[in-house]
Amino acid sequence: MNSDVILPPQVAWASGVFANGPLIRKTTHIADLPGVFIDDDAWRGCEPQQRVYDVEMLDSPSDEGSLYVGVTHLYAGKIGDEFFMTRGHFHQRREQGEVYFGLRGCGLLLLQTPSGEARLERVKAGSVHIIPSFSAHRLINTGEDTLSALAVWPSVAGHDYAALAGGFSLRVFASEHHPQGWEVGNG
Ligand code: PAN
Ligand code: ZN
Repeated sequence: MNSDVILPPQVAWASGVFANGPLIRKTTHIADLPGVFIDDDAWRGCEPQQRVYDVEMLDSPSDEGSLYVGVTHLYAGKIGDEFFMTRGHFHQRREQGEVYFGLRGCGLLLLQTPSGEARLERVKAGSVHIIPSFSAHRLINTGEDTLSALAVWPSVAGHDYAALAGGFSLRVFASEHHPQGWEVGNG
């Protein structure tokens, strides 16, 4: 038997930072998110190169049956009355699901069916989110610290952003009138 043991990639659960893995990184700035936030004037007034989120993922095979693993670091911030959030997407292959694991910070996972029914799940360290097939998904950082979540999804799933160009049917707004600091509004 071969006694060489492979040292796999590692993730620090408290921060979501990867070590010892072949990584791909993608940064999304405010300028990359036109039309995502409802207050267009507020969006135009922001520093375009400010980071909204970073995704670090392990460079792994893309064939049918393979899985991607990545961490989204969604920074704290607001544009108008809306918190920083990911663009959000359906999977190109709608039947492909995904799992998110909350690592740090606090926020929400917005899920939406093709017919526009939306629901929210609380994201925090240790939360497990099973994103069913045919579900659009978006992370929202309602806290004051970075929200980090680990995701595992089929490599063949792909991302369809265009289907949500008109936005999700539900929006989350910062609100001082609610102890949790936010309230739900229409999309
Ligand atoms: C995640 C997302 C990541 C960034 O890895 O891609 O949170 O969000 P957007 O892709 O909507 O910009 C995932 O859901 N992958 O399928
Ligand atoms: Zn996804």
